[in-house]
Amino acid sequence: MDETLFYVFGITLVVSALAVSAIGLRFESFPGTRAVLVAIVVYFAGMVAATTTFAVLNAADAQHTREAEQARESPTTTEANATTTTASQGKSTTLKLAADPNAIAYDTQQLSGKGGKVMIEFTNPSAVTHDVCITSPSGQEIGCSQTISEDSTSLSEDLKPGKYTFFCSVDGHEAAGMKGTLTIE
Ligand SMILES: [Cu+2]
Repeated sequence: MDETLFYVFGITLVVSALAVSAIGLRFESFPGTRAVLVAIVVYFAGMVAATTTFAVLNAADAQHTREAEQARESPTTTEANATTTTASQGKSTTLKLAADPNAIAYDTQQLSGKGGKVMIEFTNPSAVTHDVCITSPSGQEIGCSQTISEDSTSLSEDLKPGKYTFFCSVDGHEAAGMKGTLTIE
């Protein structure tokens, strides 16, 4: 709303009041007729109404401006909360895998988890060294754990849904059967 209009109406009202007073003082017969009196009353009522209306609209406008400013600030807060929520809900799956203590084998050939951060906790109780590697659905090697014996380690990867392969990269072990399917849903 244009504040100038508010001031124009206000000033016009004051000037009009002064003018009518001056005329009224100069001419004792003023207001001479009922028609003139009615016209003056209507004129002042209109000016007062217009001034009041602009005052109210200006106040409402200022209120909208404040609300708009608050609205601009609040999305930042919402985003911050959303980030925190996402972080606290961050999908993380921990899978356990162990090597057979007496054979070239894992204790399972099937692992499954949900998309997101997937950690495989790998335990090798055997004196024979083993590790665990992951191959993507398209056949690309994603990563391997440390090669260990009589120890435990872990492998952590961000995985999208799909069928992955896990295997031991120690020579001949995959061929001997140290492999399986990692299903990410
Ligand atoms: Cu192995």
